[in-house]
Amino acid sequence: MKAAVLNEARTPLSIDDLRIDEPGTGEALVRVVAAGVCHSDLHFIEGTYPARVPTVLGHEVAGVVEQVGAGVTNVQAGDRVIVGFVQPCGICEYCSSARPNLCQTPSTPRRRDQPTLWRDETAVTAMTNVGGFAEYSLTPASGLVKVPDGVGMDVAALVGCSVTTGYGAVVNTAKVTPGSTVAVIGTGGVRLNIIQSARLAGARQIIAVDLVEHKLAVAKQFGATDGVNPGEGDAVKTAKDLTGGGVDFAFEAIGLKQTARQAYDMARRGGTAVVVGMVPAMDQIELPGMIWLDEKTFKGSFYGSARFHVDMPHIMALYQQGKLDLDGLVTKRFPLDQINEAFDTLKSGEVARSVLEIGSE
Ligand code: CXF
Ligand code: ZN
Repeated sequence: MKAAVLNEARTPLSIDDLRIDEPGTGEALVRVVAAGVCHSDLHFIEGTYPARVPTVLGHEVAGVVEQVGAGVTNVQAGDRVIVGFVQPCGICEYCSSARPNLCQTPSTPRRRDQPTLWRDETAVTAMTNVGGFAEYSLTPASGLVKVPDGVGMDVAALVGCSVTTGYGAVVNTAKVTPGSTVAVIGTGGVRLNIIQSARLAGARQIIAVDLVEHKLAVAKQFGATDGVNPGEGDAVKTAKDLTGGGVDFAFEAIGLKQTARQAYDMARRGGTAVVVGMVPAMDQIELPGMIWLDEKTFKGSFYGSARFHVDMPHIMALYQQGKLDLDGLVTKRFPLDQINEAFDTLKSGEVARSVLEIGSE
């Protein structure tokens, strides 16, 4: 099969011919139809997060089940599915307490480090057991969520990462309340999902923070009530002025320690700051010692604290009811061969989300 391979950080991906294993116990082989191009993939390409190379990136994926291994009962061949990038085991402490996003227990007998992809005799790893920048993904079936008729594969792919990450950060991690005030620092696809989910949750004021004017305009289409450009003055002060002392909920969706600190500073006394962005692995975030006096909450959010098999169907239903705009997130489409161009476009910051159209249904 054809796949895009990262051979070394800071080098272009190569389009190669790989062999992929048959599905083992608990696994499924999925024919990839659509894969989103996410900033997190870029972190591995640029080396701010380590990757075991050679590797196939791609973790925002939808496709059609081609074949299932022994013991798989939740999906069958022909099902249209989202390929989740966490595959919950279903029985560990986290899974048993409605926090499957934090599960780290393998859900199949295959060892985590056992390769499934091969380029001649060289083993190639698959990012998060998905490796979606390829014609097929061999993945533990517990991460698959069925896609209802009427939801397109490009939209379903985005539910696999950016939509669930943004929606979940608002609804599950922060628990944004009706009438509350929100600030969102970010530029990518996740921030628009934070914004539109905050609107859905009933926030009365949603402040988008971005250096690019036209992105502030797009943010307003998704529900932002105010736009703040940090290039034109102190964004923290402006957010505080706009809300009379700070927001109830501040979200960092870039992945920088400086903006994580800004989110903390934008939160009012008793408020909550949530770090959604991938702050580089070795960075430290500094917070004021007086956190106790202001009773602020500073927390991370991974994969929207999502309960995948509950939240993803809910999200797709909200989309079908017109309450979440997911079509408007897809701004560019590329074939797999043009994946390096898709990453250049991501770096240039001109799109909400590019989707690779890899196969047909
Ligand atoms: C990432 C987190 C690290 C692994 C891949 C996915 N989250 C969202 O893009
Ligand atoms: Zn992602």
